[in-house]
Amino acid sequence: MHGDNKIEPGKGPPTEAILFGIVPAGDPRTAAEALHELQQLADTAEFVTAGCMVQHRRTADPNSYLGSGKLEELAEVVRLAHSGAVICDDSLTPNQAKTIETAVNVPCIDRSELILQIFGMHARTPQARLQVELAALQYEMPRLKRRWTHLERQRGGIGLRGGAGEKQIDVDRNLLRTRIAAANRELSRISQHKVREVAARPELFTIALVGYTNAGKSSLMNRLTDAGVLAENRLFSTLDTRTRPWRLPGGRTILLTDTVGFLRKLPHQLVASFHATLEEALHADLLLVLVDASSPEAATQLRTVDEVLEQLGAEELPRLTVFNKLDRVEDRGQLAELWQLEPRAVPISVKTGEGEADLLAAVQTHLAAVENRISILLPHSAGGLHSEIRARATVLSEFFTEEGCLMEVQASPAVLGRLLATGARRADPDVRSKETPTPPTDTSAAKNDENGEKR
Ligand SMILES: Nc1nc2c(ncn2[C@@H]2O[C@H](COP(=O)(O)OP(=O)(O)OP(=O)(O)O)[C@@H](O)[C@H]2O)c(=O)[nH]1
Ligand SMILES: [Mg+2]
Repeated sequence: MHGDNKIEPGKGPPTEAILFGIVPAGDPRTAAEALHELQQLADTAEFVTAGCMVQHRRTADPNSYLGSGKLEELAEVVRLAHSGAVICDDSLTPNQAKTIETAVNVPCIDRSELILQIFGMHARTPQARLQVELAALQYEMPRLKRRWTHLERQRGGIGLRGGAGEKQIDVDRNLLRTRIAAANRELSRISQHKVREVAARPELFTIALVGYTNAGKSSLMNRLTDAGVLAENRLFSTLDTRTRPWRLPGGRTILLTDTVGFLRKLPHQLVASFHATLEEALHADLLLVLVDASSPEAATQLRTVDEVLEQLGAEELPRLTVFNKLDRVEDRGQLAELWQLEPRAVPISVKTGEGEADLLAAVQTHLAAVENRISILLPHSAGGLHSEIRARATVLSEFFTEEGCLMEVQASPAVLGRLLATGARRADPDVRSKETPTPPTDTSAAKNDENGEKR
């Protein structure tokens, strides 16, 4: 191992790396195409890609990942290009990594380590930091080269290399177990706190933005709310969950939650430890699944999102799929193929605003399908509730009568129940015909249901 040859992101000039991986026999893509995502990851982790190499084979060699001839070729490329590292597209066993490092004589970083490194760089809140730390601790410890300085200090130098001695290894293992247990305890405390926070939230309809990393989730959140969330053309810009109000035309407020992006071959340690970050998403009333429709990998990314949601136990939550970056789609044929996978997807461009009205309409149609409608009378004495009703429910129509304001509203049973408990009364629908109507404020959702019952 090349522990002395440590690569610290953000320190010194960027390291030039050769990327490598295996692809199935007959895969027509060039090495650069097949490793495009790895290159984006490497770029986000502040490496410079000096070259890409793939071997066509069915499975990885159990000892050296690449076949021995290809490994020699990789070593030769590293030597000629004076590269400072090699980066593998898959997770490697400690043994495979060691064999490769011995052959190429520079540090070998695998996909999981690269992702952990990016998460380490982007983690901002105590929760995100703890989650990264936990994932790093759990991730095949002997192979981690201690890139997290805080870990380094606490671990006091774990030596599995020559000279460290058996006793030292035991001491270090115990230290690690203690750290893992402590991180787990702290995370579950934060997670319980979050669950309480979510439960205490006023019963506003909540939409979680989920999807592959770089799909445009934060950009959409910024467009619809005034969140000011960092959105950039790098992978995993967002690691923390953030919730902001989205005011619909007509005044109703629903909540939007922006979450960490998903990725193919995400280290399972991260999926597990980021469960808490995604906790809020799992409590959403609707998932907005964003797909970068301009990516040649869009269909694979859609599948990955399905798989991760399934792993998180969120496969039953209602979903609305959104094809984003329509302005960048060149291959209309690919878009048509995507539509075959998700015939009800709404196409939008967060950049140009195209499709935003359709997205709003799709959300409103969903609300209309899952919520209840009733007619209520808000007596003048409870007039203070008026603005609250407008914020929490969709007001389909309202009429001012001598007794108060007669409204037809659509909301969740919880919200309706609370309105009825705090001063609103169920109204006799006939009262309306005697009065002069004021025009409905939200015409797009105004579908009358005369008896005021659930549709
Ligand atoms: N051309 C184009 N670019 C877009 C569009 N929507 C988002 N982007 C860009 O795509 C990149 C990623 O956007 P983000 O909003 O950070 O994506 P994200 O899904 O939040 O990504 P992570 O937080 O990394 O998971 C940014 O550079 C955006 O400016 C769009 O409709 N068209
Ligand atoms: Mg984001």
